[in-house]
Amino acid sequence: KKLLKKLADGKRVYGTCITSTAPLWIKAVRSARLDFVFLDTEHVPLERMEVAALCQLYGAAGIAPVVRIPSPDPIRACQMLDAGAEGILAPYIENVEQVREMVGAIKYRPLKGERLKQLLNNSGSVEPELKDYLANYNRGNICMLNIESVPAFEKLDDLLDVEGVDAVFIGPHDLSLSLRIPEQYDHPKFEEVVKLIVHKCRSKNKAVGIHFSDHPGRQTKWITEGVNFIIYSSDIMLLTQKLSDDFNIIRES
Ligand code: 3PY
Repeated sequence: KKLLKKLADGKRVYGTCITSTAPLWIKAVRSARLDFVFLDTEHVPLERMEVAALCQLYGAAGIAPVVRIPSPDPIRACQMLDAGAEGILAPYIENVEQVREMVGAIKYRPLKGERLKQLLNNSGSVEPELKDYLANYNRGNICMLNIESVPAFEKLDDLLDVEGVDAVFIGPHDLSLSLRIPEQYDHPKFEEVVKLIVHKCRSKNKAVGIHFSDHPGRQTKWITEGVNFIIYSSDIMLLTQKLSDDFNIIRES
């Protein structure tokens, strides 16, 4: 499991969103020399068995599968880790309790839910004598928080300070909606908030990513601010763009 090590070393990692269950898409991912694939079960109708097949395929090729679960549900996170996910992205994160539950599921299996809570002290840490055993069990799994609302932004320090959080993924669409400036990604308010999130994450030694699809320039701009978990576009978005652009040229001839 190399992805977490790269992130812990402050390196950049690159990936795209794969929505297709067809194994041949690995060719495209390989040729782009990507570190990970992002499998989204929040918005894409991928079933559990399909995710498992994709995790096995990409994992065996040394391309880390990172799965977004549909809600911050610890059981779902464990299921995806069992399927072969190397990282879990949890959406709808807005409070410390949710983050503790996610860390519990991602870092400290096989104990979860109530059984895990019994081991946590008031600061959300696992009892020291069990900590090494449990942490070793899942060393290398990535716990990533989707930060995409004003309440999450306002509590960011507390959320990041929960032990075991590795990375943050900024959801630009939902964040812009929450800021009441839908999809205005060049709006000064949007830029100010994203900058603050990026700087805060990097100053606390957490990886941070943001997803854009329309133009690589949006990624490079945020990389200069410190974004190092680069999720660019998706199989379907790239095909859609390229196909329509090329056919526009062909039709004009
Ligand atoms: C958002 O833009 O809100 C996302 O979560 C990206 O997938």
